[in-house]
Amino acid sequence: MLKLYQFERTWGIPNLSHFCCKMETYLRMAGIEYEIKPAFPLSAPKGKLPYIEDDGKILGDSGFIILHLKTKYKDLDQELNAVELAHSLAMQRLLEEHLFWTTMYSRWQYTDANWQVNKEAIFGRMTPIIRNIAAAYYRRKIQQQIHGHGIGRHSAEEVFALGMRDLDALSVFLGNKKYFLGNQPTTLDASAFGILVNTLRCPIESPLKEYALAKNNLIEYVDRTMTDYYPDLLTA
Ligand SMILES: N[C@@H](CCC(=O)N[C@@H](CS)C(=O)NCC(=O)O)C(=O)O
Repeated sequence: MLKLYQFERTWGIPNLSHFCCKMETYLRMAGIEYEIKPAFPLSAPKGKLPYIEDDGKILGDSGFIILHLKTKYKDLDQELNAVELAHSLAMQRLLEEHLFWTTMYSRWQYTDANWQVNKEAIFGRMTPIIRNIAAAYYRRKIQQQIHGHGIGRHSAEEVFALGMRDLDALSVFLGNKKYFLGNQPTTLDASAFGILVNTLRCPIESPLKEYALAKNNLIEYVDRTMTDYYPDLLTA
């Protein structure tokens, strides 16, 4: 069976990693069987989670993994036309290459309270000495990535204003549809759910989260997807 390597579950959401959550959501939406293997980025082929092992083949990066799944198992986008595919790609880029970074800023850089919550969730299971060394190493590394991306060079107010514009666009694009491109889930939904659930249903506080929580259609979308695809994670 396909093995999905990702962070341990926490916070009552599928995964604190946006991309691990995207990956698992694609698998569930496509009805592909898998087993979860808890992992850390150090063991990943490209140094980032998620990655998979399928028939002895190891593959990193959610985008490349989904290409593999589309060929071998099921293509969630097979009914989309060329314009819808173009919109799907553009929206995934907005989610994964822009909005994602504003949420990373919230976790790794914005306030000490958020950092403590993030640190506990990722490193809390390690022994105290290893935990502090690993957390300090990764915090520095991720802050360098945030700076390298460019978003980390702005003030907090500017970062969140940028993320809010993404949320506006997503909310308008979704409108009152069930999924982003109609009645059936597509790859864009796996991506959107992964990033949105990590924006508005995780214990990381920021003006961005507050703004997202005022978008009723985004909240309903996230909660509906959670109910439809992760009933096992919902408490009674
Ligand atoms: N483009 C990658 C992004 C994956 C990614 O950013 N993973 C993060 C967790 S959300 C990670 O493992 N970061 C560790 C690091 O950068 O060292 C994908 O689509 O899978």
